[in-house]
Amino acid sequence: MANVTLSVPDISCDHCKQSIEGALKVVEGVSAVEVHVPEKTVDVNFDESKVQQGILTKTIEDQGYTIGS
Ligand SMILES: [Cu+2]
Repeated sequence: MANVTLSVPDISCDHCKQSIEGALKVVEGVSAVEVHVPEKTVDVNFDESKVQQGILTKTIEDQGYTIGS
């Protein structure tokens, strides 16, 4: 199991939290996701044998957000 914290500077409110968490939770291999609105970060626990980090970032981008550095 892997854990990553992604920076998503566009996160601004609870709607962003719901959108991103909802989209990631249904991705195969993702076991937990939590968006921290004040910090503008997304914590994801995932199974590396089932999903790659690129899929996680693409899922967030598909919701209309840009991944920060
Ligand atoms: Cu928002």
